[in-house]
Amino acid sequence: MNDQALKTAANQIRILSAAMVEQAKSGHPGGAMGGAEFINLLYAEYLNFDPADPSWFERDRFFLDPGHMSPMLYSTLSLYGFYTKDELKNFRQWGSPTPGHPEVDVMRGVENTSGPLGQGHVFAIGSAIADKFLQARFGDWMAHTHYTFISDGGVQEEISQGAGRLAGKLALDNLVMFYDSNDIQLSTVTADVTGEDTAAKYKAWGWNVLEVDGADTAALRGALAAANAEKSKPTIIIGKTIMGQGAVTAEGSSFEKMVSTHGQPLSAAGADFAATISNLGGNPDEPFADLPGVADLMAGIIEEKKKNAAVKKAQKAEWAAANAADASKLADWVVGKLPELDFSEIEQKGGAATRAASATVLNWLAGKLGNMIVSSADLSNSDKTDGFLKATKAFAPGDFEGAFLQAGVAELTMGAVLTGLSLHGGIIPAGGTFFVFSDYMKPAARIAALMEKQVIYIWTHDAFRVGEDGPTHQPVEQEAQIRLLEKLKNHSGKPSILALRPADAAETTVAWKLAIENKDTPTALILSRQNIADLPAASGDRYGEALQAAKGAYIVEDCDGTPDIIFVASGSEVSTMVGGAALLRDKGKKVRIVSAPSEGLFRTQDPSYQASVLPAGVPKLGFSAGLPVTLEGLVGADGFVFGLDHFGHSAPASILDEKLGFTSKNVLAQAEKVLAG
Ligand SMILES: Cc1ncc(C[n+]2csc(CCOP(=O)(O)OP(=O)(O)O)c2C)c(N)n1
Ligand SMILES: [Mg+2]
Repeated sequence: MNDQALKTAANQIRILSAAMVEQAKSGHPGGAMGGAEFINLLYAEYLNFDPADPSWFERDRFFLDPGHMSPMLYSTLSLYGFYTKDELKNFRQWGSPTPGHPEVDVMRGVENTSGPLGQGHVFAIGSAIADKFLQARFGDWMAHTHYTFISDGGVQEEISQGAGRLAGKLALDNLVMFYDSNDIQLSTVTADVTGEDTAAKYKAWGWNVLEVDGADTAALRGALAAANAEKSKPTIIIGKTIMGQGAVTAEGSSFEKMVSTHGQPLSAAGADFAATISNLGGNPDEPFADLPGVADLMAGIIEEKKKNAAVKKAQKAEWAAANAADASKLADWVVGKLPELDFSEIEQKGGAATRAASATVLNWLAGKLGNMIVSSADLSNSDKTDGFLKATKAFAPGDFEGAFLQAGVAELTMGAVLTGLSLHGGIIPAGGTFFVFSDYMKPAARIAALMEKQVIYIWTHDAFRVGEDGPTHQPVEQEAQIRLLEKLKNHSGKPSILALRPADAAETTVAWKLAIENKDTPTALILSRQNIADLPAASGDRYGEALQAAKGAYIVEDCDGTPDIIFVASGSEVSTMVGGAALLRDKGKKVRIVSAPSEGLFRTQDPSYQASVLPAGVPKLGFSAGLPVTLEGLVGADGFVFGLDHFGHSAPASILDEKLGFTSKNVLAQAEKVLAG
């Protein structure tokens, strides 16, 4: 392509980016202006997509890591018709499709939400893995490239360590990362905080490392060609770019490489906006206008993109005609259509730990769902994701025939990889670790929740009954934290996450059913380390009764007439309360027991159902191995929640039960206190 014309288009991106921020009176122009050369070339010459069909499944993906560079992304996408000039002018305004940091919107070419630095490039790794996994099943005709753009902030974020290790180890040659190395970050120049040899670091992880002048079109083209030719490693292109490239003062002197242009309009940073627009070949009176020649250039590129996509789509059609069964399977996976799944056929062992019950379900799912990928952060034999692993094998360098990702000890990385698998599409991702380490994953869960992606978290060892490992390993406040995300509504008005803490093996089967069927949000499964007695089932069909868990909370055991007291709990505490209820019944009291695996789900039920399970005015007792607040919303003003309001202790679990009061005897004592008023 004509480099002069490309240069003009890159300047167009710079001008639009600077103008958007100036118009909004807030935003980040400097980085966007520096990265313009690369993103322009990538979109013009390398990124395979169909401007007329943005969700084309076999498109190349572009994942932006530094969300603050959104003006660069929106400006680039506007050249391809995804945004109008008015939408650019409404940058950062209420109701606009151009929020301050990008929010996933595939139909407008935005593959991911970004803002918390570091996660975006890991989504690309998840996406690249999804692509390899699908290729291993359907053929390499569908191969596509996963590009990501990272900045100094993302490289410094700890998550890049797990990501770099994993992508290198798995030899993801379909991953190309551009590092916008402009030596400037938010508060300082990068040299003030880092002296690392980034190239050596990525080389050590097994990456193909290329270093180029990030403002030189020909050099960048060469690097992209080399990256695409690399067939055994992921590639990082370290591009030396120029913060605020083209920015000048009123006198015309350079205002490039300034920390001040990171996060404010150029005019506020000390540059002159009008002079900068002129310097870049634009008209300061009409900064949103097209530069000469750009529209023609883009028209040609867009036609070319459509033609290339049509060729690929024809190849797919040919494959589909010759492989009808596979084609129909792939089509189902892409739209998230599940095969017939009769969860009632799963045979659970009585009295199992819910992590073990989860393993039973996972083993069954491995035989039913060809598109499920399960991961663990080096705890597969403890979090019992090995139930799935036993039916498949782990990914190995260049080998994606299996369906299990040993993520290594890197919970946040794993979390973001799971999100990336989901963003790619066609995959049902799940990943496990200890519940206490959900703290290390929560940033990924939050962004997955914001993006409304299906990701399943398997969090085991859910309470102090971890025992001897002590307070570092005993979750107390973690359930309350996850339940806060249940209270937080997503943009579609639903609880942003579904958090289920099943009470026994049968409820665990039901929880998995809900997780697999929930395509709208992430699901967290909070599971016990220790064995739990099966809950009573008056009908004799415990699984049938546990299906009511789909309502978030339900009556496990009732009494005749109005109860004297209602017991409510989730997880293993329900069975503790069953024991306590027997003691209270011996004293002539009428007790109802409610299992509440998810308050968030319960609150979406009809108010009359909610009132039928937990009627106002009846005394209630909650038992929680977590903070009392976990159940206070359900118990309300009519009772009391017995929970932990302190860290746990190292001792055998049975001793902790006694010492901390998680016994039938204490359930009785607490109930009598509530009844005494
Ligand atoms: C997890 C996280 N921490 C902090 C921030 C705030 N922040 C935004 S950009 C930035 C650093 C920017 O440096 P760089 O990535 O090099 O971008 P540039 O200044 O070159 O545009 C920081 C600290 C963030 N967005 N995410
Ligand atoms: Mg920087």
